[in-house]
Amino acid sequence: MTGKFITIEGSEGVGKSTNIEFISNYLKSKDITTIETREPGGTKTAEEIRRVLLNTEGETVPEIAELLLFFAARSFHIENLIKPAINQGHYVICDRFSDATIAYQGYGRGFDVKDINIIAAWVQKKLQPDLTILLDAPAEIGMQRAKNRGSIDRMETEDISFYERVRQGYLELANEHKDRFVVIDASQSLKLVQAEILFHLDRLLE
Ligand code: Z5A
Repeated sequence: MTGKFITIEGSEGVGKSTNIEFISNYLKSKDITTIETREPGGTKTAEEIRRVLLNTEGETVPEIAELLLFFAARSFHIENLIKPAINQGHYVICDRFSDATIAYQGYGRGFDVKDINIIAAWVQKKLQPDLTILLDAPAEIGMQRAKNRGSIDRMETEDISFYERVRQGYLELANEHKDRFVVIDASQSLKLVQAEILFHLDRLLE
């Protein structure tokens, strides 16, 4: 029995965590076993790397170290959680995956996307999401929602142009990988966002 791998992408505050819970509840109502996880993180060591990546205090994180640490955490996550869960027939719902590295470190920081894809191929081997839901909204909307929610981490201290590049990067990725990406307007009401999510989940389950 083989499970499925669903990833949720988008800038901060667009509603990824909120909708992962919604997706998980829907799949559980269909008697599907789900595992909700996140990047960076998901396993003990990957969560330790997350702390290094998002901490606002201490030693400066060089951009190349940041890029490699996201992939180091991902390797722990894939080998010790994602692949075993899929092989046991579970649905893994993941808050961000390699598309985030292309959007943030590629389009945001300016690393060459070709180089990122080479590292991604080493780390992921053949693993690709079956469905990637991109929650898309103008950067100001997500930033405002994230601010209303509370404290900010190291990755949330960039200026607005950084997040606009990230958004553009995501939209280009969605256009390039139409086989697995769906784009949902996350500036709409949560009710409308979730109606669209259900439509795409039902298609995946067909
Ligand atoms: N990062 C990277 O650079 N490279 C990588 O490879 C990876 C990650 C994997 C991880 O942050 C950071 O790491 C992230 C990218 C970077 N940083 N940045 N910047 P994280 O995992 O801690 O958090 P996040 O990814 O930035 O997401 P978030 O801030 O937790 O937001 P969210 O999960 O998308 O949103 P939410 O918490 O579900 O919703 C935010 C609020 O909006 C909340 O009060 C909701 O009730 C509300 N909401 C949600 N939807 C709606 C709608 N439709 N209408 C109105 N209000 C809504």
